[in-house]
Amino acid sequence: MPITATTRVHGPSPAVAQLIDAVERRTGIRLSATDEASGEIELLIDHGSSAPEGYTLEIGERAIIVGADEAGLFYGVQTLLQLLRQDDSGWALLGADVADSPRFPRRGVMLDVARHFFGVGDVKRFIDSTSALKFNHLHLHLSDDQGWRVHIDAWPLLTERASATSVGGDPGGFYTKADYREIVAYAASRHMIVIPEIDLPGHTHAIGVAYPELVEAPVLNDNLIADSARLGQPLPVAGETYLGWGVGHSSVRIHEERTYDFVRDVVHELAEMTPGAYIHIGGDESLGTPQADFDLFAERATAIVVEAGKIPMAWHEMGSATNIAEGTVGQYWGKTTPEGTHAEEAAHFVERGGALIMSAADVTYLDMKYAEDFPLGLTWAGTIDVRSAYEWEPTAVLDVPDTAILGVEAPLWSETTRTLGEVEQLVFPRAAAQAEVAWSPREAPERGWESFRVRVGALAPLWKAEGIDFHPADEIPWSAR
Ligand code: TNX
Repeated sequence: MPITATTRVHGPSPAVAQLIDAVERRTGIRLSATDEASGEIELLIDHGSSAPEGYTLEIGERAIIVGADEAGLFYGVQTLLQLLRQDDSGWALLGADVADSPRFPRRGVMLDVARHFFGVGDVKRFIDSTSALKFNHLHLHLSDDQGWRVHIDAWPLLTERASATSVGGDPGGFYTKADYREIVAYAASRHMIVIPEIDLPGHTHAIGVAYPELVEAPVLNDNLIADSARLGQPLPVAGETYLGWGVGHSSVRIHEERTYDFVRDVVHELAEMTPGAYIHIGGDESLGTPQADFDLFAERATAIVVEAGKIPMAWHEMGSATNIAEGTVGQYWGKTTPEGTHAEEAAHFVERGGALIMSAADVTYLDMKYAEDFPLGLTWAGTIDVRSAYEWEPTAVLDVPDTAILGVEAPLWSETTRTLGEVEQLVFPRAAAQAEVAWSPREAPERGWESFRVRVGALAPLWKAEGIDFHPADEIPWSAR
C-alpha cells in the first residue's frame, strides 16, 4: 500500500499523532489526520478483541489496526512502522495480516543513571527507542555508590552533596521531583511503567557522603582492591565522593533505627510519584553486610515497601533472607546455568508467594561487550554477541513453575557509557533480541535466529531515521532501505 502526502489516518487515540510524527521522521511525508472513517489508515480500539496489549494489523488496500487496548494499538503502530519501505516508486507499507499479543506481561529494560547520569531528555529518547520494541517497563537504577539521582524532600543533602559526580569524575546530576514526574508521564504516554530502584543495603557509599551517620566505614574486599589497582581507580574513603566502580564495600547501618526512618521516607516519597505497582530496593552484592544483618534488613525493608502500598522488587540475593515480605518479586541476574546459591535464592521469592523477572547476566546484560575488542562495556559475565543474546529460554534457567516467571528485563549498567549514544551502541541491536524473547511465542515458525537476524536487519533504516546509534554487528544482514 503506497504512502503519500494524500494518505489519511483516522482514529480515536494519541496513537494517531504518534504515527503521523513517526512517518514524517522516517519519510519526510506528513500524513493528515481525518475525522472520516474512510481514511486509508484506520486505528481502532476494540476492548477484548485480542489479549491485553495485543492487536491485529491488516495491510492491503488500506491499513487497519485494532488494539485490544491503548497499549495494543500503540504496539500495532510500532509494527506498522517496521513495515514501511522505500523503493524506486516511493514509500509503501508491506502487505500484512497479523494477530499479535505478548507472551510475557513483563518486558523490561533498565538504565543505570547512577554510575553515569542521564538527563530527562536522554531518558525520554531511551523510552522512545525501547517502547518501539514493545518493552513496557523502565527500571531506573537511581542510587549507587557513585551518586544519588532523585530529590527526596525529607533528606535534601542526598542530592545536594551526593549527586554532582559520576564514575571517573564525570559530571553527575539528579532529577527534581518535577523531572521525575515528567519521566513517569512520558513513559506512560509510550505505555511504559517506571520502576524506581534505590539500591540497599549495599551500593550505598553516596548516602554516606550526604549522611555519614547512616553508613558503615567501607569494607574492602580482595576483588575490589585488585580491580581498583588494575584499573587505576581510587579506593572508597568514608564520607568522600567515590569515583571508581568497585562493588561490595558499602552498607547502611543495620542496627540504627534512623536507617529505617530513612528507608521509610525515601520509599514513601518514591511511592507517591509512582503510579506503577513496584518499588525496587536493590539487595545485590552487599558483601560488606554480615548475613544475619542482611536478613534483618531485607525483612524490614521489604515490609516498608508493602506498608507504602507497593510490591517490593529486589535482586535475587534478597531471597537468602527467610522472611522477605510475601509477594516480593525477585530479579534473577545469575547466569543461564546458575552458580552457587543463586538458584535457591531466586526460588525463595516463589516460595514466599512472589515471582521472578529473568535478567540472566550472560545473555540479557546489555553492558557486556559484544566481543573482547568492543570499546564499551564489561566482560565479567562473558561477551554476548547478538545470537547469544537471542538464543535462550527464560523458563528453562531455574527450577520453578513457568507461571512464576513474569518476564524478562535487560539491564544497562553505565560504568563505561558516558553518553546516550554510547548506551545505544550496547543496547541496539541486543535489546531487540530480548524484546522478541519476552514478546513472541516460545515455538513459532519465525522464532529462530535465521529469521530474527533478517528481521532485525530490516530495522536499520528505521533506527537511522530515529537517530539511534546502533552497533552494526556483522552477524546481521543490515538493510540499506
Ligand atoms: C553487577 S547486576 C551489579 C552492578 C554492576 C554490574 C556491572 C547487579 C545486580 N549488580 O552493580 O553495575 O554488575 O555489569
